[in-house]
Amino acid sequence: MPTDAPVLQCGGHALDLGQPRIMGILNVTPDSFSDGGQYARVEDALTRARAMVAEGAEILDVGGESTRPGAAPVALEDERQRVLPVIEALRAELDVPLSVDTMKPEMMREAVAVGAGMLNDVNGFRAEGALAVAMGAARERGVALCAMHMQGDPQSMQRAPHYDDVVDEVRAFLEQRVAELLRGGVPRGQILLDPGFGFGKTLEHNVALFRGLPRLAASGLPLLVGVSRKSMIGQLLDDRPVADRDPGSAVAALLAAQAGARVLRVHDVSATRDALALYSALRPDGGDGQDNRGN
Ligand code: 7PJ
Repeated sequence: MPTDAPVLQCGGHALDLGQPRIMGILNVTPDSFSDGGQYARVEDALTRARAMVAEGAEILDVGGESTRPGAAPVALEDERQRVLPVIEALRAELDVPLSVDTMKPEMMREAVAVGAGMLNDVNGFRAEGALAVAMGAARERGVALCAMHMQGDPQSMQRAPHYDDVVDEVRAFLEQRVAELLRGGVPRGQILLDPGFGFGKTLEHNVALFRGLPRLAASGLPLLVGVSRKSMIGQLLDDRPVADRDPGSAVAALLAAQAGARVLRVHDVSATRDALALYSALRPDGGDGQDNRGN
């Protein structure tokens, strides 16, 4: 049981990471919502967001740029039109921190201006200008930054990923990103790190990395883990189709929490909440730092 339970500052919100928290995924890519125009799209997103918060999501991650392997890049203007109205509407109604899942510095800037409290970059703030925008937003507006590891880019990353030691290499990358952020004046309490499951990794790499989570967590910085509905879940369950991966995803989220992850990025919030609640109630130390065995 860690004694130094971190608190994550995200814009105006403070999230106590003493117990694992759920980040609900809100995709606003065209395939994920109705085609009834912008108003309908924002309404759909609000409905989904309200449901996730009611089910126990404590952060929402809004993404308008598909990063599925092989996905084509999305133009800034399209991403802007999908994401910004949704963040504004959520901001006005819901009292949870809002994260924006983007690799583009201009999107980061504009999302923060309309109320995003976290920048989540699968590219680890490596695009030209991204680090400067992210660090500025962190220093000036107190937003949190989540830096993820990816080998290659979304177009090509699954072609031939290679590592000598995936855990060591991912850890070295994340440590280098943290060092850079700290050097740029970002407070420690605003940084999350993510090993990036499925991003330039084979099944074997993903499994090795998952098994290495306790080693990564030992670095001391809070980990965010996203495996929800990913191909590794399907592959480990006899090629289970995406629509049937939620139970497996909840179990994997639980295992990640057990291995030290502080934030779980998921689609099925209620199943994950139940898994985490049972973990907290039934773990040997009672989840409160007390060893209750024998009581
Ligand atoms: C992740 C993400 C992830 C973080 C996506 C998908 C692909 N952001 N954005 N971590 N994955 N931080 O959800 O399947 O694993 S998009």
